[in-house]
Amino acid sequence: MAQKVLAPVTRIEGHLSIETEVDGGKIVSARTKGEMYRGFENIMKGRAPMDAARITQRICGVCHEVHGIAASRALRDLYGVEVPPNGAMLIDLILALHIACDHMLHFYHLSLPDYVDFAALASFQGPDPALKRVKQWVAEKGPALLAPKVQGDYIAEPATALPLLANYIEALEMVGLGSSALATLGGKTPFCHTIFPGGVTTEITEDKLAKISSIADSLYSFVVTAYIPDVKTVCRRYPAYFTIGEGYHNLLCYGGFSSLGSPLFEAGVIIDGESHPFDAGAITEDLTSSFYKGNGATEFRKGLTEPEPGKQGAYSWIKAPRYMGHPLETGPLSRVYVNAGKDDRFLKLMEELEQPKERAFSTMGRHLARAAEAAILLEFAQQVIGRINPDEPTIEIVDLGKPVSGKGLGLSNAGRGELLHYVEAENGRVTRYQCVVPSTWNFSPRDGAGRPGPVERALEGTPLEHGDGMVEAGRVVRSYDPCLACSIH
Ligand code: NFE
Ligand code: MG
Repeated sequence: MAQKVLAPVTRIEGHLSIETEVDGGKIVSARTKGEMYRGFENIMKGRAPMDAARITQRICGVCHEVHGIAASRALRDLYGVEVPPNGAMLIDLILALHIACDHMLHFYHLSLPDYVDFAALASFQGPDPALKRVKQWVAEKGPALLAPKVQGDYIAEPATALPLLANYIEALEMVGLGSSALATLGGKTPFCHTIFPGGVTTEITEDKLAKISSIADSLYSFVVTAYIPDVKTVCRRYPAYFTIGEGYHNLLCYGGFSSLGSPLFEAGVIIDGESHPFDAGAITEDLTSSFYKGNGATEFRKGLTEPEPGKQGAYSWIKAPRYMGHPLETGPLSRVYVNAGKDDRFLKLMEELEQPKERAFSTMGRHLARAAEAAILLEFAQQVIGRINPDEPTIEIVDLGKPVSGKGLGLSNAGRGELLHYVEAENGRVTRYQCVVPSTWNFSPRDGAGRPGPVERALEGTPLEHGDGMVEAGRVVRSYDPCLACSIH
């Protein structure tokens, strides 16, 4: 059996390597390795609780709003504060706009290079000014800039590749536009500084709402006319990826976006295809294969975070979250699949592509679910904008300097799945801080029972047909939108 190490697999944010065993041209076993330590949970010890909202937000520059929001939710629980309706709506609006833009960034800028040979640009003769500019720029810098970096079966014919490249450029504009809405709501972006445990300090005016609504319209129109059709183009071109990257049929959704009354996403868990109600108390983290002191599984509230580099039997700095002992996948697929009874547009897209529902658990299923979720979130954003009342308060003020003691749990959502922050404090100082992060679930290593993490499992069976297999393995891994900076935090 041949051993292969594929690294780095992430295009941004951290150091993920994949160690595989290959037999008969297929991966038979894989290990996902988070290769660095950061220690945000330990950094928080002894600090004022409010620091969590600002410090943990810096865990990641890609999902740059989500940790601040999850931390604020944990602090809200710790301080026992009620957020006024406007505040809850503004936080949901920030999160919805951020996640929708994060999905575009993931598909166009982090995933398309796995499928499209952008060197097709050399043959471009048309009038599109953006493509002309890029062609000129590439001519000056050298054509190697656009050539695929690993061997693979890319879309190379200009008739298909060039429209995708044009939308890659347009998506940069869209993410920028989304950022300007986030800056309006958050004071700046990345890392908005208007969110507090009691709500949002942003002054809301009709002008601002009109501007944000117009941006949400532009983003929605791009999702419907470009993003979803482009994902379908890639799906039709690579139908085998509806069976590659299957993984467990286990999904985790905390629910969320509840500021309008009933939640946009209901909470739910699927294990081996069976639905279960969600209970945070069933979450553990297993340290058997992770470079931290301790072994086996512990309830997440009691998690240990003391590093032990070189620990016997360990191979990753990522911990292994489990739910009732099971490895669960989390992400847009988990949210839209668990909620397919409320909004079936993801399943409709599967039908349009003539794919049975079970193939949702696949590389292409994840891309399609992400695009469907972008549309769902932007429709929700418009509903929220219509309900915010500029004459009502956006925040309940709480004395953040008081010597608070207690515990706080923040369940939240991020682009890559479900996010949990947990804080314990005594006399106004943090005594314990725990984050259980989407990419920690997805990229977890083996647990004490020897069960592979979700991505490790999804890689099993992947046929490696080009070069060193980086293109095929990379497609499976990137369907989860990996962020190693988050996963190890
Ligand atoms: Ni750094 Fe993050 C998101 C969080 S990933 S990207 O989305 O939380 O696990
Ligand atoms: Mg953690």
